[in-house]
Amino acid sequence: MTEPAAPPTADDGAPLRARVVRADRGALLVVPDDDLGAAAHRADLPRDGLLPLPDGTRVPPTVGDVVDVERGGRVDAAWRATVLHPRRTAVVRDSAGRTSLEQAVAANVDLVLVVEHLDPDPDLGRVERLLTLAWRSGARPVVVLTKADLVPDPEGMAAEVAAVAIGVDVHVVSVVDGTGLTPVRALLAPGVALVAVGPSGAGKSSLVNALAGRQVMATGGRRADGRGRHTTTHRELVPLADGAVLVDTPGVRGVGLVAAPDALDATFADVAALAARCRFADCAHVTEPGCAVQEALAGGELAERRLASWRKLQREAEHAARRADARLAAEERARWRRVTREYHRQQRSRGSHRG
Ligand SMILES: Nc1nc2c(ncn2[C@@H]2O[C@H](COP(=O)(O)OP(=O)(O)OP(=O)(O)O)[C@@H](O)[C@H]2O)c(=O)[nH]1
Ligand SMILES: [Mg+2]
Ligand SMILES: [Zn+2]
Repeated sequence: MTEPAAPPTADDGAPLRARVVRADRGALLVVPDDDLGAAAHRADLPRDGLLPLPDGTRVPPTVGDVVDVERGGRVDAAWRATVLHPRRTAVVRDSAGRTSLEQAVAANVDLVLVVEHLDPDPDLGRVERLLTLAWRSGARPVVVLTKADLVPDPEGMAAEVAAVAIGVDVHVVSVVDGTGLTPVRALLAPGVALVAVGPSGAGKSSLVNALAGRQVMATGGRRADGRGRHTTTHRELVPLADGAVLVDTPGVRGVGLVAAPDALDATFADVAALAARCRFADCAHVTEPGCAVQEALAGGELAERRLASWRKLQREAEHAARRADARLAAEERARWRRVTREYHRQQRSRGSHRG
């Protein structure tokens, strides 16, 4: 038998495997990894807010991460997070932050719920963007269209969304009349972790509450313009009774994509398949002869909007890749400057020893 996993009252000094429920700048809220329903405890972070992975790289921990916490054998000492376990999956967005270009929104999730409202009309470009984010994470994307009770033809709208969500299940739900919740609940097998992403006001927290069967997250009102008002302000992991976990996230206006050629090909599998049939391997799909993309456009099999969306996200991902490369190159130059400086210093001190 293993020890009870709740932070023990007597502490033998051994580190405890814990799951991050909430990540703030200086500290984490964690629960024991083998008892996710236990009360959450605070665990302090090193001063730089980063934790080492086994390969030595230091990264900011995020919701869903598995970490080691310890308190050095003293029961009265504060818990400290010491080590980050490698991430199975990671939902990563572009962030022009100072310490890194990427921000991990959630780690170790199995499903990414792309939550979009049916009222106001769903934004197909946003769905495509979030699907790309989801594909890149390594987790399985699922689309959930909310507020079915507010529109006359939810299924017809869902069909339009399904047309741009290739290979992805699309669910239509309403937390008001309970439409469609059963199949979404069925995704939550024990041990499954799910994160909800989507614009503010889409109904992510309402959905999390409906799935949890209790009021765990506050939900927002609707403003006259139909837009949400950023009710959820931090990311939080909600353990369910059967061992599944849900991560609620604040709605964001635009999620920046990080470089993700494979993820783009997954989201735009139809365009990618066409592009592969163009006569020239480097076809830009504008005026080239034998361009399968332009042919599909002319024949009405490919929508202008879809192609424009693909180009936009591709440009964005390429831009992010260049920025990441520039950053890497700068780090490499700085490393070489240090190495060279050290080399010259050693040469000088050798020279002076020889006299
Ligand atoms: N009619 C109807 N309203 C809904 C439904 N789901 C959510 N809402 C309402 O939509 C508003 C926003 O819901 P939230 O769950 O707070 O949205 P959110 O995505 O969590 O928003 P942020 O936390 O700001 O990102 C609230 O007033 C909800 O009551 C639904 O299925 N039908
Ligand atoms: Mg919310
Ligand atoms: Zn082409």
